This record gives sequence, structure tokens and C-alpha cells, in this order.
Amino acid sequence: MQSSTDVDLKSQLQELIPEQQDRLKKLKSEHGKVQLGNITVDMVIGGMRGMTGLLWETSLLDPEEGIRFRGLSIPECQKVLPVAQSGGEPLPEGLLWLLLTGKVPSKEQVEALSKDLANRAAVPDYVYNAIDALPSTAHPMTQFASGVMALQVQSEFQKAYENGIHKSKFWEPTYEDCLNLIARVPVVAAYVYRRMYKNGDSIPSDKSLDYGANFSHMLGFDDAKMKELMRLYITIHSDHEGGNVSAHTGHLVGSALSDPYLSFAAALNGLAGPLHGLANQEVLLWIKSVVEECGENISKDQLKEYVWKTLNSGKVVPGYGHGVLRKTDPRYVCQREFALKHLPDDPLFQLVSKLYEVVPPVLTELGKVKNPWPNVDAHSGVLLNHYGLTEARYYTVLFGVSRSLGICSQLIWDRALGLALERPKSVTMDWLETYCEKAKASSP
Ligand code: NMX
Ligand code: MLT
Repeated sequence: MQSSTDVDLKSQLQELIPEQQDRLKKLKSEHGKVQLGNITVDMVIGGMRGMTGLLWETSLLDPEEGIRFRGLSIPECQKVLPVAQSGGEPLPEGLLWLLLTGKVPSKEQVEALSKDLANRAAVPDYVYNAIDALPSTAHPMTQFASGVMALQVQSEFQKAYENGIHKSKFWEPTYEDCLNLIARVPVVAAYVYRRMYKNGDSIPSDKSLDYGANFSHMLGFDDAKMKELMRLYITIHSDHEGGNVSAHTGHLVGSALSDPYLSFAAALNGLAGPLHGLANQEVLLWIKSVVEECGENISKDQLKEYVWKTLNSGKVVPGYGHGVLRKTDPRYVCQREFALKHLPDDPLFQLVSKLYEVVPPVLTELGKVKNPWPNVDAHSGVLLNHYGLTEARYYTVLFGVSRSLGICSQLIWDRALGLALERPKSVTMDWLETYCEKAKASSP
């Protein structure tokens, strides 16, 4: 799975693209009519759950086993991807290389990509001005998405399209936009954080640092363990196959040939919903409300009562459940391992561990929840909180920075493979009722 020794990511892609185009052409001509399952009325009215309908190359989610990035599980990525320090967490640049090429990069390739990203990270003043036009009380995700929209002014794809670029070349300006976007989002995100919580006292980027460490530095956290946490955080939140709300939105908007900035800003607006990425904010706020009402040393019985109180007031227990997963999210597991290694005595970590014992049986007892186990968001907040990033409302922005890696990698392949405009068929209730009546009448 190792890449060739060429350290230039774009030339690696240049080599890979014709192979993958042929592969897709063959798939279409030889197997285009093969059925992948039946669409039921439940699927149509139930958020298309379980309906296979998207091509997404960068990762694949198994309900029992969790995510694999280009075939590699999280523990495998932790083993084989280059690290900043021996025994440490993967460098997100390595993961980006893996997502884009399907190959494990060498340390030299990761270093070259790291430098390339650092050199692309300049953000024009009008982006900061666009953010500053919003009240500083605006939600961090609103400020972040506005900043990404302002970055769009520099879209290479838009310029090339206006100049009549041939469609076989679409992927090239898409690549430039995506790499620029990935390089710039941490700068914009850090600006939002410092504006909201540190009196606008921005910290310039340090080009000598890797992507994760530099983001942590620009936020104002120079602790070596926080930098490790940031590398892990960005790696594991990057991609979760194509059907989740943010990835699907990015792909859908991109399918209209909207450029990567427009597509990714749209994706961020989906991520900002409480059933998706905003759940990481909700988890920490909910945990803090438990502590406020019952103290840190709450017993399991009290905790169970609190969970029932949440459910009985018509709310969800944030951080639990999933649209696809049916086991504990491996992204939860690796964060738990990080906590056991670095902060085993943190009181909020201990509360999170207690919740792991208490919540699943309660959700099972509720009787309708398909997956009672924790997802990625159940754990991330207490780790950030431990290292001083305590502002829960900001957490989804971190998720957004990380998700740029996955969504942008797939956008490059969308354009390289010439994937189609997304336009599924919708129907009305009248249509469904008539269809079902006819189906019933004609069945023996
Ligand atoms: N707490 C309470 N009720 C729940 C939960 C939960 N954690 N999870 C599912 N349910 C309910 C769900 O609301 C639905 O109720 P109703 O029929 O009354 O509408 C019922 O159980 C069946 O839902 P599922 O089929 O199990 O889940 P679905 O695929 O519809 O939704 C989530 C998946 C993730 C939206 C859901 O589990 C949830 O709301 N979890 C809490 C929010 C959360 O943690 N979201 C983050 C997901 C990860 N991410 O980062 O995106
Ligand atoms: C994600 O990371 O996108 C979430 O776990 C939601 C999902 O996969 O549906």
C-alpha cells in the first residue's frame, strides 16, 4: 500500500486518475444494471436509511466495525501513518494523503505535504472583515461558515470555469481549491476562537509546525499533549463515508459544479445541526448540567435518573446512537484510550466512563433506539476541556476543520471521475398510497 517515492501529491494523483477512470467506466459498462437492493416505503419516509445510493471512495463504514479510511481501521492508521513523535498519534497530513491516494505515505511525503499546506495558508483581510461584520455573540459555526464563504472569492475552479476549462481538467482547479481550503480553514477557525474568547488577540501561524500542532498553537494551546490530541482529533473526525449529513451535502452541492468553497460551506451548515456535528457541543453542555445539578461524584443510580429525566422531557441523550453504527464507535474507543493514557483521573472523564455503563441499558429499555452505544461526540469534549479548551459552543468548528480533509478529498475524485449531478426522484404521499394500493391489488 506504500506510495511511490514521489513527494508531490498532485503528480501522484495525475498517475492514479486514468486508472480509476477506466475502473469506473468498466464498472458501468459491465455491471451498470446489477441491482443493489430494494427501496422500501420506510426508506423513502425514513431519511433513506440503509439505501445504497452514493459513490464515496475515501472511506467506508461498517455498522459493527466502524470506519475504515481507504481500507484501514483507526488502530491500523495509528500503526502505519507517520507520526510527529515516536509512539504518538498520526499526522493528519498523512491521513489526507491516504484519503486522496489510497496509499500510506512516507514521512518525506507527509513533510512535503505539510510544507505545501503551510505555504497555502494565507487568508485575505476581507475574510476577517466578513467575520467581524457579525456580532461576536453569533454562533462560532455561523462565523466559521461565513469565513469559508468569504474564502470562496479566491476560487480557482470558478475562475477556470468562467474561462471555459474543458471538463477533463476540472479536477485540477478543484485540487488547488481543496488544498487551499484545507490549509486555510484552521486559520479562519482559530481567528473565530480568538475573536470570541480571547479578546480578538490572534496568534500568527507557525510554518515550522505540522498541521495539527499549528492549529493548536493558533488557538493558543502549546501543550505537547494538546497538540497530540489535536492530531488525533483531526485524523478521526475527517471522514465517515458519504451518507452523513455534512459529507453528503458537500457532495450534493459539488455535483452542481459549485466550487469546493461553496460545497464545503454548505456541508458546514449541515454539520452545525444538533443531530450531527453540534452533538459534541451538546454533550459537554449536558455533562456540565449533570455536574451542576448532582456534582462530579454522582452515583450510577442518580445518573440513570438524570438520563431518564432527559428522555422524558422529549430530548435525546447527546453522543449516543447512530444512523449506521450498531456498536461503540471506534472513534469513541480511541479517545477513551487517549484519556486512559493521558488523563485517567480527570473527573469529567470518569463521568464519561460512568455514562458508558449507564446510558446503553437505559436506551435499550426505551425500546426504539437502534444503537444504544456512544458515538464520537460522547468523548471529544472532555478531552478538549481537560487541556483548557472549555468553550463547548466552539467544538463543532473543530469537527468542521477536520471534515474538510474528507469532503475535499472526495470532491477532487468527484471531478476526476466526472461523477453525475445528484438528482434523486421524490414522490408525494398520494403517489406512495396509489403505488402501494396497486401493488397490493396485483399481488397473488
Ligand atoms: N437519545 C434519545 N432517543 C434516541 C437516541 C438518543 N441518543 N438515539 C435515537 N433515539 C430515538 C430517535 O430519536 C428515534 O425516535 P422517534 O422514533 O421518536 O423519532 C428512535 O430512537 C429511532 O432512532 P434510530 O433509528 O435509532 O436513530 P436515527 O438513525 O434516526 O438517528 C441519531 C441517529 C444519531 C440522530 C440519533 O441516535 C440521535 O439523535 N443521537 C443523539 C444525537 C447525537 O449524538 N448525534 C451525533 C451523531 C454523530 N455525529 O457526529 O453526527
Ligand atoms: C459523522 O461522523 O458524520 C457521524 O458519525 C454521522 C454519520 O456518520 O452519519
